[in-house]
Amino acid sequence: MAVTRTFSIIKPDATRRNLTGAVTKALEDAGLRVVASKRIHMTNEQAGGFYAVHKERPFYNDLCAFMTSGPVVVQVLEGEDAVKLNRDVMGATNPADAAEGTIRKLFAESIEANSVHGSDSDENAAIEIAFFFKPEEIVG
Ligand code: RTP
Ligand code: MG
Repeated sequence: MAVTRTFSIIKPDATRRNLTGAVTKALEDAGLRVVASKRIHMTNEQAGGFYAVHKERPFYNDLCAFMTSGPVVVQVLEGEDAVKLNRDVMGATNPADAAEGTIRKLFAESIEANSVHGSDSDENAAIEIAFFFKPEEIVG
């Protein structure tokens, strides 16, 4: 399996509870390497653009409000089949459905405030990485 990259966000519910380190440790323990990281407060424009694929979904406005409600940590992660590895350690979107030991089972508050984002394909990972990082900000 090839080493690839994925894009991760530690969401405002997790930064608010000072879980940046705990979430990052879970990612690292799963075999992912943080090759870029920055703490930002997303603007409405950034959140709206990032989640544009969900524009027609009923939760879109709430999701954008949540993602701009506090700081987030955006990260690029590297590892063997990184997209799948990351989604496995994240767990299901709804923490009620998430497997034992996953980040969302351990830390998520609700289906919306679910502590982490992770890209869902290699193609989207590349788009999402480019949305937040310049190439020179990523050090593999
Ligand atoms: P993500 O994109 O954040 O990694 O999560 P995901 O693939 O598991 O979930 P997705 O369907 O892409 O939804 C994006 C985010 O929207 C919020 N959400 N709220 N209220 C709701 O029913 C609902 N459904 C989804 C979550 O924050 C989810 O991670
Ligand atoms: Mg998604």
